[in-house]
Amino acid sequence: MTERIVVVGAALLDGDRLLAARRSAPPELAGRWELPGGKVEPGERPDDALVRELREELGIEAEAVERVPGEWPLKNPYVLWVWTARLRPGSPGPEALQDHDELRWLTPGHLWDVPWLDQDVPAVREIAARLGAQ
Ligand code: 9L3
Ligand code: MG
Repeated sequence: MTERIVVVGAALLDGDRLLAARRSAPPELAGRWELPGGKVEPGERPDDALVRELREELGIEAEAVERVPGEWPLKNPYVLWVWTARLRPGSPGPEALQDHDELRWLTPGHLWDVPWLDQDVPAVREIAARLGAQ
C-alpha cells in the first residue's frame, strides 16, 4: 500500500477576502483556480510546508492561522489539507508568481466567480461557510 502524501493549501485571507490563484501548469490543471500550496516534504511539518510553499510560489511571508477540519482526496496518493493563513506584517504582497499566472482577492459574494479545481471545491465551501457566504 502506498503511503498518502499531504498537499497543503492556503486559504489566505485579507479581512474577508480570499486569495484565489490560477494555475499555469501542468496542462491538465492550467487555467483552473486553487488555494495555493503544494506537497509536504519528508520530515517537514505541514504548517511549515504551507509557509514555504507560499514563499516559493507567491513571494510572500505568511503564517498559518487555523487548520480547516477535513481532508480531501487528490490524485492518488495525495490528500489536501487546508489552513487559513494571513500575510505577516511587512510582507510583500502576492505578486512574484511562480506556478500561477493570475491572482484574485475574492469577496464573500464572489467566491464562485472563478473555475476552481474540482478538488478544491469542498475546501472552498468550508471557507465560504466560515465567511458567511453561500
Ligand atoms: N493540488 C490541488 N489543490 C491545491 C493544491 C495546492 C494542489 N490547492 C494538487 C495539484 C497537484 C498536486 O496537488 O496535482 C500537487 O500540487 P503542486 O505541488 O503541483 O502545487
Ligand atoms: Mg503548488
